[in-house]
Amino acid sequence: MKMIQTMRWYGPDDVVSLRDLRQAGCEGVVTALHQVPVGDIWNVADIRERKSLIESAGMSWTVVESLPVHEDIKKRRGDFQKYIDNYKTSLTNLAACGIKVITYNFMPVLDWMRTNLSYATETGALALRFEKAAFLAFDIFLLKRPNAAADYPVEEVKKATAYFEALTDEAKQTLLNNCLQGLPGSKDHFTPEQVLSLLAGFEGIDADALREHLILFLKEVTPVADELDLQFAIHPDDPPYPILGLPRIMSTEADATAILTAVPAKSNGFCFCSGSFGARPDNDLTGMIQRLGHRIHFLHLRSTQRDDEGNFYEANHLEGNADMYSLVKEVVKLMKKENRAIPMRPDHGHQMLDDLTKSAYPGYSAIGRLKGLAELRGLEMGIARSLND
Ligand code: DNO
Repeated sequence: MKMIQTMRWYGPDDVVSLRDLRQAGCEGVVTALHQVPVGDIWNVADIRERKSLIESAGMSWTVVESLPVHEDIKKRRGDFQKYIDNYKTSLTNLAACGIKVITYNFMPVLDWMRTNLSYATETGALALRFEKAAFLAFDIFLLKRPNAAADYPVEEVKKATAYFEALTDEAKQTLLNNCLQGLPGSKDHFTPEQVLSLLAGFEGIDADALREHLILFLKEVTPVADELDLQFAIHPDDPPYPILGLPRIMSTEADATAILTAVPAKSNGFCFCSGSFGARPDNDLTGMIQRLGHRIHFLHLRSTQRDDEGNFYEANHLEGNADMYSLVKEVVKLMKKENRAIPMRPDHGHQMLDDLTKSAYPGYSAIGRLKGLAELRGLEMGIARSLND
């Protein structure tokens, strides 16, 4: 059994083409109908059209990432029941087109958060980075979230203040833009006013309530997914701790276990993202595959380099804090034991070589991901062959 090698594609507007992905060695493509507003039904004609584009480029549509969950479902307010019904219809339509793995997340408001989208690594290739002082400066001084400073230790606020005061106006604008870009598949930025009003919508919803809302959602959609033989994959929080005063429920092994245990349906699984979970030193990545492997429906392989202050950047795929050798070895053993091939994508990649002049989605330029995929493919082959010898 081999991991199914895929890369993410943002659709016909992506500067990285399907031909590029094919030449990088992908068998499968991970994509979504990004043009459909969150909460609307994905109809069969649109799914078929996207699927045939991918197939005519010689690959298959292996994973949906993401079928996004409407904020009303996360809050369990407003039109949440209508959106859950729509979600079920989209699942039925995806299954009718033969698509089996569905990724989603349950992060309120923003998807991922980085403060620097072009951090120069020592080779000159650019990486995504999260710097705590910069993030606090954004939260307190640029977004101006009410009472934000009270959420952080005094020392950290002092550091963020000094950091902010040293920024030029241009650097402040860049920081603001970077932090407001957490919408995958969209180059649009939120405005600070929009973010503040979205944040206000989660007032009174703590982690226990958000978890309960997720469980109620899963209890409704997993019977449909089980029936259709679909595999759900919830993506972990990125970064994996509370930000902007929002509740977080998928940051640790304990979080994942709670969700998987509460809804034991066979379709209820998760996306093992070594980059997201790995940004926390207390997540035992290899142990998570050993203990929860049977519920892993999708793999995002990536490594972060952390420092003692809570900053991290996205390292080369085989470097950084994640022990990629040990992770891939566990995956190889898991797939052999369960006799199944798990889809994998090299998550993100450095912006390098010719891509330095192109404008792809942050983290999703072609060449850095091609390099990541090539390294991971070689690592897997070496491990698989040596285990079988
Ligand atoms: C970032 C991605 C996430 C992921 C979603 C899944 O690059 O890993 O945006 O796609 O959280 O719903």
